[in-house]
Amino acid sequence: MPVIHILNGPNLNLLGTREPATYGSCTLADIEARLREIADARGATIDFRQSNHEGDLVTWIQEAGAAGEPVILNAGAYTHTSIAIHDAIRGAKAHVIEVHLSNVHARESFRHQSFIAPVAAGVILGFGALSYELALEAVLADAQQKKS
Ligand code: CA2
Repeated sequence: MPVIHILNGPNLNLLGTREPATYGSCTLADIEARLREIADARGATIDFRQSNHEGDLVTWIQEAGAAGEPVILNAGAYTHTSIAIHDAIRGAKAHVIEVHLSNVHARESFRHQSFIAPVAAGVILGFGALSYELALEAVLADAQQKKS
C-alpha cells in the first residue's frame, strides 16, 4: 500500500482555536490522530503535513505525484486562488482528493470557485473532520481495488 499524503494549507494550524461554528472544535492534531488510527487499523501509512506557504504545497504535491502516491488535499484559501497548485497537480499527474471541512458553496461567493477541483479525482466537503475520514476511505478503497 503506498504512503497516503494528507496535505493542509494556510491557517489550518488554527483549527479548534477559533470559528468553531464554521470549522468545528477539532484541532488539526485531533484530525491527524483519528486518521492515523484508521490508517493503522488498515495497514496503511500516512504522511500528514501543514504549511502556510503555497510553495511547500506545490513541492509536496510534485513529490507525491513523482512517487505515484495519493494525496488528500485541503489547500485552505489557496483552493480559491492558486493556479500554481492546479499546475502542480496537473504537471505531476498527482492523484488528489480535495477536501474541505466547511461547505464552501454555502459560504461567500469567493469560496465557490476551486482551482483544485478540475484536476482532482474527487471532492469531499462540508462534513467537518469527517470529510478527511471519507477521503481516506475513498483512497483506501481505491488502493484495495487496484490490488485485486
Ligand atoms: O472548509 C475548509 O476546509 C476550508 O478549506 C478552510 C479554509 C478556507 O479558507 C476555505 O475556504 C475552506 C480556512 C482554513 C482555516 O482557517 C481558520 C481560521 C481561523 C480559525 C480557524 C481556522
